[in-house]
Amino acid sequence: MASHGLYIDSTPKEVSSAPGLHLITQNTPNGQATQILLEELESAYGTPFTTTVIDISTNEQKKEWFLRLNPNGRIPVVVDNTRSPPFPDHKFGFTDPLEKSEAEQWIFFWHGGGAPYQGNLNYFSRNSPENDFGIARFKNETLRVFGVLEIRLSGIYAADKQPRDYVVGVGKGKYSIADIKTWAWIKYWPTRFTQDEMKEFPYLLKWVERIAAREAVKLGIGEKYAKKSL
Ligand SMILES: N[C@@H](CCC(=O)N[C@@H](CS)C(=O)NCC(=O)O)C(=O)O
Repeated sequence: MASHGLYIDSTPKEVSSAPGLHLITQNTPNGQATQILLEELESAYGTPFTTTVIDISTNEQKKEWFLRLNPNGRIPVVVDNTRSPPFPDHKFGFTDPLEKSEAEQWIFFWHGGGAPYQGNLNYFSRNSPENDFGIARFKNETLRVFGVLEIRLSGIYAADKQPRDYVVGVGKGKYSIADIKTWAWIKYWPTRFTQDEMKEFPYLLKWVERIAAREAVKLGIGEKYAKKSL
């Protein structure tokens, strides 16, 4: 398997000799989004995958074996030792060009406008709790972004004014990678926000519960991904 140069002697054997699709992760929101998608794919299509859970607090992700797989030095990473395309068209994406474009827009929106705010809210709350200015900024921006998703899900500015169940797709929408990526973060709202602060977002809260009820989602954030050391 080493012929493509991705692996070196220090690459964990469970990575280099994984039989096919293999996820290197830790149970964080970004890790969980990919954990959930792979659990969904396994449950929908029987696509098998194996997992290595690393501990990012030890900087495992900055070691050469990891950087060869992902120079970003951050989890998650997916490798496929069968070297087949890991993500063929699947039911959690879209084939219709307009829906596909919408999904990309909402994923970019979350990547650029949601994750950095909520991530920095976590960072400053944990590491600089006296920084009221920074915390207020990231908290308000996170709430603003929650409000954008509330607008989308409530349908108040939609042509048909109908609420939707999922972020992307015609009609009430279809559960997709846009929900998975976003949900993995937003579901942690109780760690940073009160019920009172969230009462502006009834549709978002219902969406959080709707997705939490899925079996593959429960698996994707479950015990299997508890912290282990290599
Ligand atoms: N672009 C990646 C970013 C992943 C990311 O930020 N991972 C964090 C954990 S949530 C990480 O590995 N941090 C360790 C580090 O920065 O060294 C994604 O959105 O999935």
